[in-house]
Amino acid sequence: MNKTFSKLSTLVLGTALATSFATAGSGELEKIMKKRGLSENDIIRAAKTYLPTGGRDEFVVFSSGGQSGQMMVYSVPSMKILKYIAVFTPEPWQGYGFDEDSLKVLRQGNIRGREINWGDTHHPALSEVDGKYDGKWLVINDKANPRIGVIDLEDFETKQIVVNPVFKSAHGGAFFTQNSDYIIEACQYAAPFDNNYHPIEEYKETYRGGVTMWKFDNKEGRIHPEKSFTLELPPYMQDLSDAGKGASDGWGFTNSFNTEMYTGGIEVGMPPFEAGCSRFDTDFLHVYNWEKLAKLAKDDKNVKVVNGMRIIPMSVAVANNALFLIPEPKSPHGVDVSPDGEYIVVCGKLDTHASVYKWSKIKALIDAKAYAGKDPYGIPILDMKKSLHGQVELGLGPLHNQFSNVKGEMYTSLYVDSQIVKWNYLELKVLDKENVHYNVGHLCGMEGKSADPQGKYIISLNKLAIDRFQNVGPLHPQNHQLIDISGKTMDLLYDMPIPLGEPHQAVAIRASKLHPHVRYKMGTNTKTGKPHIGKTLAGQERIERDGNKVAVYATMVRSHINPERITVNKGDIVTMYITNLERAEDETHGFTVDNFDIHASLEPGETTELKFTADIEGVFPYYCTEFCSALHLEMMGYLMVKDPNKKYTSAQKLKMKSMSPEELKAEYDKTVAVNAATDEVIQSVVKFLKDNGYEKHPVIVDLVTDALDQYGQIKEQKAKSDEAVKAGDLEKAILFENMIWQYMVKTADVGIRAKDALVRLVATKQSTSAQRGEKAFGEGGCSGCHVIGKVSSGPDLTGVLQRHENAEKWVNNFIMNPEKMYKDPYVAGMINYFNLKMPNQHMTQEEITDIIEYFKWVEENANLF
Ligand code: RUQ
Ligand code: CUA
Repeated sequence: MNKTFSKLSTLVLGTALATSFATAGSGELEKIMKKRGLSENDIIRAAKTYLPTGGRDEFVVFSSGGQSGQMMVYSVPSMKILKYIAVFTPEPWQGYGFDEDSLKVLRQGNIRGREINWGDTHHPALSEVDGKYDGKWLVINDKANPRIGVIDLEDFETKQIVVNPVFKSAHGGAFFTQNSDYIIEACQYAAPFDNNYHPIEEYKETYRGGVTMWKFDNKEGRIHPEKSFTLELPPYMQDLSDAGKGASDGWGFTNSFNTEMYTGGIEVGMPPFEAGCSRFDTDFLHVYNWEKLAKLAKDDKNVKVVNGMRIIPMSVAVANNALFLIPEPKSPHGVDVSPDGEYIVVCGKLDTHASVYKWSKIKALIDAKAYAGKDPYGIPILDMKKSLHGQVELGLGPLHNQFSNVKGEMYTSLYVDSQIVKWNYLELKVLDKENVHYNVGHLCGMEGKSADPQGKYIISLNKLAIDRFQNVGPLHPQNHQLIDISGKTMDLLYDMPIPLGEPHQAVAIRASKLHPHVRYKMGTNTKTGKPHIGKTLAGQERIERDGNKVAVYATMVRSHINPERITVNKGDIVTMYITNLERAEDETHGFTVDNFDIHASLEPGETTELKFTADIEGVFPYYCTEFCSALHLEMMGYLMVKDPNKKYTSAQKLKMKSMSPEELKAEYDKTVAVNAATDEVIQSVVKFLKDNGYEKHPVIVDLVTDALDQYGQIKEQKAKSDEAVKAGDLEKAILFENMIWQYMVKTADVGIRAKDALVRLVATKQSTSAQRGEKAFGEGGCSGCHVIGKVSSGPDLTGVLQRHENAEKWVNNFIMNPEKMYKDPYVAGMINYFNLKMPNQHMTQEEITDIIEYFKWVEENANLF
């Protein structure tokens, strides 16, 4: 029997379930549990994670997407995936890497002039103020091609990529310092800083590790490489890092796993790398004063510049008392600083212990210059025992740590044991263990690495999923498992397969701290945040030609692209600037020209540049790729590429019968009449909205604004239609009248949505019984013939409880046994009128009672229907 169950007394559980059965009305829950083989525990876990439609979760998680070079966004506790953020890899849906503006960001990641189109993302980090997340910026490292990507949390888009010009790989990043002044990025596999060949035999002399401190501007959200610097370190293979905070602010911590400086050589008969680099019992935790180093780096005499990067040599750092080493258990992985900055916890992959270092002890040793020795590069070593608060045996393969809101409580992943262990780093004792599936790497707490951890959940980011999911072939999904940590012991709630791997680390933030916007200022280049050079407003659409360069200034708005025909010569270089003129939320248009490998996603207000060479002759449709309205398929145009060296003979034109003037007039009149009728519907909706005070509800105001936006376009079209009538071109006038109808439909579409939403806001609250009644009314088939507020294939039921004496009883009996009442004069009359008999829908008595409650609610709100 598992833990949740034992936690709850049978009595409590019994009562809880009894109540839920009672409200479910008919033992529904019990039936489902039986049918699906669910235990009470399953139901409790489901209830803890289920998010009803339209609901919002408490936390948002940003997870690395590993080798996909992307990031994932999902929310907790429901574990719903919300977005993939393209960072180092092209992503066609978002147009990332397929339009010029995002391509510029992607190409900032070129290394030595060459395109890199993927990344191995490991560690995301959220910007901090006083060690707490401020919800503004997100950064992530690429281990394979040492780079950092910067994402703006106003729109969840990548804005900047910086390349580390001296490292050849980088794992121990990204980590913000407590006020986001710097981002730490540590090297992993040591290599020469320059770009030249150096024989491996000179590993100790010419190969180097290091830590780059990227200068970050938290207002602007950009890294400034020219104000950044790198601390040279021995080739010890630096691994993870963390920035000090609170007590240890101003300092950085980075561990390592090859202080042996072994370089392998299987092919020449040497033992493999893994054997040689884990020979010593201890490796080194690097402790450095980045605040002091940052000041030193400003002076040219303290740095040497390699590939444009300012590098502080180890000797300078040592001479200025800014760099120290402390032995740590062999081949460690994670290093994590406690919320108050006083404890630094190191976990050794090959050691069963976690080592808890105490900052005040380390600081005292540094201040007293009490060194236990020096490493071969002259870096002072502090005594391990004297720096330690203590060690705890956690289990096999401890890797990473997260903190909770309870003082002293922390959580560590055990890779080999496939467990999460909960323990107390102050009292140095283990509190609980939970099995995970399988081989957990990182774990993610809610703001669990900030100065203000929120507790509640831990997510286990497992490396293997093995038997957890439907087999989809040898490459399995990754498994993120949600664990409830609010109780005394942990409880595994949920498995989420992730088809994007391998996610290393994830960071979670309280959702209320995020404030993304839903539209851009009209004509924004979203990658710079500034007005786009190709910004085009309605009426400014044009095609400009300069030699073989063709610039198209285009707009997109439901449901047309302007222009709709573009003719160019083969070999022309075509640049398209497209602006999405929409203001309405979620009205994204996509754009592509068939066969040209370009694609843009244009969010409301966005302008994007697309560029291609029209190097093949032919006719190429272009279209909107996002199903944006009922007329989405019609949102298209033609690119026609002519070969200037070819002679084209024109095709013989078919003789088609055209409409007579009378027929045209009739069609015109009909179109105008349809528009007038549609307008009447719109006006009635407008009246309803006004009568019911829609302006008091911001959500509705937004919808109404969108609707009027569409309606406002009609005037111009009407003028054009009238002009065409005057000029005697009825054919054209009909087309403009059709356009008017399109705008009306779009207006009505949003208007009716607004009306429905308003009804729910202004109507009296439904009792639970009435709610169930409405559901039963829909599911029981009543709504097939009866529409509230309208006569349809059956009578309107608004007022049904007024129509009969003893009406509730009458309605009740009629639903229960309609056949018995077919002879009743009123019923007979209805049967005659509708030519339909009310069928027996075999409702239960409870359902009927609920439906009558629903009718009462309808009656109370009769004016709204
Ligand atoms: S890693 S599973 Cu952070 Cu790249 Cu440890
Ligand atoms: Cu715009 Cu489809």
